[in-house]
Amino acid sequence: MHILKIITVFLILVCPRILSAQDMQPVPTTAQLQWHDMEFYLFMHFGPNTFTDLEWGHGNEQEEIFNPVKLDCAQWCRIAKSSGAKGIIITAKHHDGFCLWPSKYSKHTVRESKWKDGKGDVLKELAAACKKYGLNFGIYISPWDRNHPDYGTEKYNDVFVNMMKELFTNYGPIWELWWDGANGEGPNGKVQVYDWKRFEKTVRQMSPSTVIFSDIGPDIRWCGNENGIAGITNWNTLDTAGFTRGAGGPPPDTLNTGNEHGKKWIPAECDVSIRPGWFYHKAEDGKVKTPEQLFALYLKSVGRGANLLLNVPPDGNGLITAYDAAALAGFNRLRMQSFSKNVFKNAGTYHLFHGIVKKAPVLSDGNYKTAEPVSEAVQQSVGVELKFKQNKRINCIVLHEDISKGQHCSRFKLLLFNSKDELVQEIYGTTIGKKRMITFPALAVNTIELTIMEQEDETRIAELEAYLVDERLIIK
Ligand code: FUL
Repeated sequence: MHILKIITVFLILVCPRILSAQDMQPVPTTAQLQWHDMEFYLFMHFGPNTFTDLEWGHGNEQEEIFNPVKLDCAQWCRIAKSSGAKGIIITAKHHDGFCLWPSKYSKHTVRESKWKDGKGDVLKELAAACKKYGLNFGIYISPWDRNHPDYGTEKYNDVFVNMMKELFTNYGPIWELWWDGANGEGPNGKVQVYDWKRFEKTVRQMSPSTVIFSDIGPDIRWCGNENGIAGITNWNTLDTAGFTRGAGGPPPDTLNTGNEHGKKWIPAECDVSIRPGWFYHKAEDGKVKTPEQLFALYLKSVGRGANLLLNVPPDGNGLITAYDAAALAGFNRLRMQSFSKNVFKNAGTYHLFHGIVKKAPVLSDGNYKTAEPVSEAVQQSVGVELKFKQNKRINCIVLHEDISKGQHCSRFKLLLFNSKDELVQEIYGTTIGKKRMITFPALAVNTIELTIMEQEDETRIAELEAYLVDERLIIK
């Protein structure tokens, strides 16, 4: 077994630390830690828009248009499984207000549609299929509702709470609940004042282990863009005081990078669609992202310590098209081929070291930066070194920080040497987090030396891996 797997390497600054500061460091809850392990899962936008070719339904669509005659949630799950995704989050209710389950609190649901003579229930079928295929089941329920007659009044808060109670009671366990930030006018031209405190309390009471996503959490935050890209610097911590969900949220840049020393553990989730739109549009069949494009997104999301939520919208038949299925299968193949062999597994020797290092230049843009250390020695530093006798060709290094006790590294350095002891590459980075994937043009290397240059408390490196991936896939 890989020596670094057996021994979690504790990299500890020698200088004394103030205990109280350490105590205040946010750490993930058990549910959040499990969420971090999910890494990649699917989003499914499905509803009247699938049939009207819209992205935002108006809320006055006739229910009868919803008729996915061949709906097969097992097909969705098989495709999700074979893509390596670990769960599915579905739009139980999007902004148009249509419910994919026969809610007692709405008259705009599957029950009023033609599908299965009004006896169908998409959530029931999907929850059962997810269970069968071992996938986590998550729900997107839009607070904005362009159909509900009570929207814009206090009564709507009751409706929303009651709907969530139905969801948790009838379709649980629900692993992640997704609250979108969009908040426009309802059918009466009124805008709703949401009772977020009550919504949150309801979820915590009904299902304490469910993680709640919104722009600002409380458990998972938006990554600040809908392109699936996390910050190169990505803190799992965020300051939310003074901010509200939706338009009142922190600036996108802040959501993208998180806040160093942020008060709450609220990691980033990167949502992006496999197609230009979120809902299915036939005209976009030729615009499905390629496996290579999906791989690049994986490096920029999971490879920066975030999770990837990839939207794959079922079509009007209620099936995932062959275009999307092929792209997902190709994406999975690329990940399998790339990461099946850790070239530095069982490295001949490794050791930890303490020493003085020079402060590295600030990482600007790009995935990594090669530069000469500047300025005077500033800090005690610690690190780990992996060494083989012979050179190995590599172009990707994967660092794992053990985040169970918080996220600590704010500056690291990788030195790559060959068997002649020549320095062949110097790479600087900032945060590590759950996973940090760094790619570079392939090099023959026998030694990888990781130095933690700046940190708060102690960085725990759980693993250091190296791979040779297809040269066309690396971010240069
Ligand atoms: C946005 C929504 O307005 C889009 O329709 C979509 O659901 C996306 C994931 O979130 O804010």
